[in-house]
Amino acid sequence: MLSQADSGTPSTVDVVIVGAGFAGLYMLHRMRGLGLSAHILERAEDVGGTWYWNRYPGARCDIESVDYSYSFDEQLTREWRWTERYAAQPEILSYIGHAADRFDLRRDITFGTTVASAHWDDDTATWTLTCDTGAVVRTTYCVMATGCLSVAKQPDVPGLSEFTGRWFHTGRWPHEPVDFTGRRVAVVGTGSSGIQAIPQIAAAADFVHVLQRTPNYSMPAQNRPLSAAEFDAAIADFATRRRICEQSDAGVPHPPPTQSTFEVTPAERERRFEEGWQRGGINALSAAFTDFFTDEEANRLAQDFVRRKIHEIVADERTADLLCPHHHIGTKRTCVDTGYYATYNRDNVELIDVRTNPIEHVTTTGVQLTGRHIDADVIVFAIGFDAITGALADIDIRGVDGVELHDVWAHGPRTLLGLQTAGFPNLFMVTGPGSPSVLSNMLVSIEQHVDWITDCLAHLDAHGLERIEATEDAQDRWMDHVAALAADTLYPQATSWYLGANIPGKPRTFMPYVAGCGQYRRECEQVVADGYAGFLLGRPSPVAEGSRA
Ligand code: FAD
Ligand code: N01
Repeated sequence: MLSQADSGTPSTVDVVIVGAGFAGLYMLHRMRGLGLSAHILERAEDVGGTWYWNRYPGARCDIESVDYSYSFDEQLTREWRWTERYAAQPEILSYIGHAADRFDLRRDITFGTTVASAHWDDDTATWTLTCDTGAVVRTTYCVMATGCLSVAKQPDVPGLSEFTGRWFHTGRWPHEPVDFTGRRVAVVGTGSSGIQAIPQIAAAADFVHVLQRTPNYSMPAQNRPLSAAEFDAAIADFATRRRICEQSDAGVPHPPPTQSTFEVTPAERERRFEEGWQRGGINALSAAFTDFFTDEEANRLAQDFVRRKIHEIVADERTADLLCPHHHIGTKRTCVDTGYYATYNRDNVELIDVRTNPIEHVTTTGVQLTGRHIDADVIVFAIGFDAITGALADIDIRGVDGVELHDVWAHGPRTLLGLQTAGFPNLFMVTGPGSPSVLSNMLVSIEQHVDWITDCLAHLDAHGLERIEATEDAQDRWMDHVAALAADTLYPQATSWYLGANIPGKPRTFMPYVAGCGQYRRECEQVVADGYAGFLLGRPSPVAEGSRA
């Protein structure tokens, strides 16, 4: 079914997809393959999602580009050549644009449109989506490909509106380049975004004050150009490489560790950590031993290694001390940098601890801390996102009997497999809470979810069905399972955005599934093998569970 509402936006369509990042674009491609009419609604003016919004200097991926790519089309893999081990934002955005053009996706996307609400009508078994532009679209299936890191956390420092300089959020960076030449810059935040941006800003600016509340562990990227020979070798048997990623924990093609930290001598442990540091990348240390995420003492030995590295790199003892993190390494997203720690050896960079000297307010000319004023022409907020649930919470989503997702998730998100929530039939999430999502190479997780949803819709069609909904029981069991897995690790001990701890008032629940992509994939496959066990399938009202439908 397809009819037009305004220029280009259909008023009725089989599948509405919200979001035109990696997930939404692949979803659209697969829906067309099923012969369904599908349309994307996207807030931005173009495709790209994360890579459309995060244009700050230094932005690049932390999963090797060869793996941080689509795998579904062999020709696409062969015709695109990544130029660096970790591509920078412009190259990733070009890649996404290339994929959109290659599969002629843009003709089914409405840009500049924010979905404000999505309401289910049980009588007609349809979703009605309302947009800020006034567009209203009715659909049988709604796929939220809204992203885990797409809602920038707004700076709430008093006085910001009085500031006479310019300020930016890394996650909403302007399209035109920002010239830092001759500028005094204050950077707030030292997570992955800040750690990537600070070296680049420092190289251009007159002076940079880094306002750090909590230090983070950062691994050297050891980024380098990717030669044609290296690239060709990596994609020679790309299908096999990807199958290895899919069965791994983190969605990357590296062999899993086989030994615990304590099975080797201290000298051998140091050698392996050093080898990882020289190889670089997000799993530089975590890939060394099996107990990295589960044993406090094993984890502390890896922490100590990084703290020693920081002291080796950073000349000023007090600055090095301030840069040393003390939480369990890996329990907040490990950062990956190019020259971050060495940047503090520059004469034009000063690190300020805003935990002991808090930010009080912004003045017309800078930032007032408790004990001192920082003069600034530019303030860069690298303060992160309302992660995982933020984009869904921004939409007024109502399911059966008008129940609001907001209320159902009041104490933390509840899903079955991170794909659906009970009471919200035919509504799917891509990389939703309760799936590996942000703990994995997102491209592997995105493709898996999109493929699962596609197979599910094909199954419904083949059986003359057009309704699917998670059951409360199965959802409760899944949530207990996700929580129990996390409780066996060190993850929940950190005040991380994985837990929602970076957003005041957000319920604290450890949201991702920690047992890895391979295990998760097997769980999803088992559900299908058991006839969609845990889901009610119907025509269009629910009639029975799983294959008994
Ligand atoms: P997004 O790319 O976030 O796309 C979601 C889209 O939905 C956005 O365009 C948004 O505008 C749109 N949207 C949301 N709500 C609405 C609404 N209500 N109405 C209309 N449109 C809406 N992951 C990795 O695995 N490896 C990496 O190296 C990596 N690097 C990253 C670097 C940065 C700077 C950031 C911020 C994240 C990074 N990530 C990385 C995570 C990254 O978010 C994912 O890899 C991936 O890009 C997510 O794709 P997506 O399509 O699921 O979501
Ligand atoms: O955000 P963050 P991010 N006053 O939440 C500080 C992905 N990503 O944008 O820890 C002062 O990690 C906050 O301090 P604290 C990746 O998944 C990947 O950097 O709350 N400071 C912290 O230091 C990543 O994890 C890449 O004490 C305030 C920082 O701001 C995720 O996106 C690159 C503050 C926020 O760190 C988010 O990363 C970029 C306040 N009011 C992003 N509020 C790659 O490398 C917050 N902070 C691939």
